[in-house]
Amino acid sequence: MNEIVGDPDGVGKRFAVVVSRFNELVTKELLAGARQCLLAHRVEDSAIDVYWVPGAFELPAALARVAALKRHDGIVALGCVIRGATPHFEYVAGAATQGIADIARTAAMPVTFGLLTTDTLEQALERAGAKAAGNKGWDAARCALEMCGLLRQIE
Ligand code: INI
Repeated sequence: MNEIVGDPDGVGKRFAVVVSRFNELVTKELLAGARQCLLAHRVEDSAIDVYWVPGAFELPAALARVAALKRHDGIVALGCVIRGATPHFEYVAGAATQGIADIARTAAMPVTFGLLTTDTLEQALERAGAKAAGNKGWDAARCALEMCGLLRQIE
């Protein structure tokens, strides 16, 4: 049996983080987590490009263009959609999720999913580092690093 697991080492690699400003209280914590993770895996701070978009709905369009540049080894998508009282949540969360998934399947580099979809702000903050639930930005960056390593080994 041959088991192949991606090496998450970030030395010499360049990453893009595409992050939405809507619910910035949460998304800035996701970004901080993603940055910490990339630095902890030896990515240079100057090799991290951060692109801000207005809301989660805009993530797929920006991701597609950043991916087309082929300037990065991996891309991390970060955002936060909170349910609130209207059906708007379903449309924004659904469109963003589907759009990110489409790009992740077709891009030449790994594109990982750090979009929080929660019922409340409290739940979102918990998943952005406030409690033991960890930081989903950190997790998405770690997945991008590992997938970079894996894709290199597959190729
Ligand atoms: N965008 C978010 O990122 N999170 C939300 O919770 C949200 N809600 O609830 O409306 C949201 N809406 C804005 C949307 O992403 C677009 O920016 C806007 O519709 C313009 O296209």
